[in-house]
Amino acid sequence: MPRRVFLGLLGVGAALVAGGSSVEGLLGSSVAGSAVGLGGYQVYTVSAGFPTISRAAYRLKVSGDVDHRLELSLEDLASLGYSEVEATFHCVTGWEVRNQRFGGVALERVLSRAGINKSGGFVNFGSFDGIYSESLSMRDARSRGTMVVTHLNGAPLSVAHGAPVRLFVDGMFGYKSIKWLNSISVSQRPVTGYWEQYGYPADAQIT
Ligand SMILES: Nc1nc2c(c(=O)[nH]1)N[C@H]1C(S)=C(S)[C@@H](COP(=O)(O)O)O[C@H]1N2
Ligand SMILES: [Mo]
Repeated sequence: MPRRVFLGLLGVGAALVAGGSSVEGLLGSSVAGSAVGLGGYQVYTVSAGFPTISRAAYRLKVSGDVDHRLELSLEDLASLGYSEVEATFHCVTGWEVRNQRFGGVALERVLSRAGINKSGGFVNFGSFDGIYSESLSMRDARSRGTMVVTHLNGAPLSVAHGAPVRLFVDGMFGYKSIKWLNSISVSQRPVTGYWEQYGYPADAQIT
């Protein structure tokens, strides 16, 4: 799609979000939210447009209370092993997309490469959009369905969905699945996630 058309659609999406339910009203009213339909997804960004980085320059930093700090290129990530989780993607505003295959490396493998084998504390996440953040308990971070995602349904992630790397947290609402992921930090304290600042629960478990 030509870039100009795409940006035009983003404007329409933001208007649609703003006109929705009360939770969607929250999404739409808080600064620069935007959305556009894409294969059943609403695509969100809280920054101006979608951030991009070349595949060659990309690094995922792993730091904080770890034995080994890491700076992983996309090749390094792939060398940790590729697996897929098949799941439904649920946004707390009510939409969902079924039968999605999230491919990449289990976060647990990245953490164990950094020397983390404990069960306490928190794992905090940052995005190269410069704004979004998220956090998981160590237990949720190490659960089988928590993935450092490079592929969606067998294809490399698109920029809109967070290229080159996003998180996917199976069993939790989509706001935990931070896009354009570039930092992971292990800590005794959770950071307050972007949407948690506006009242979303830190525990995003879908019940
Ligand atoms: N960096 C970043 N990650 C994000 C968001 C965002 O605005 N920025 N929105 C979150 C929300 S609320 C949802 S539902 C999903 C939407 O994923 P999608 O944009 O790929 O559809 O991304 C999550 N991760
Ligand atoms: Mo969401």
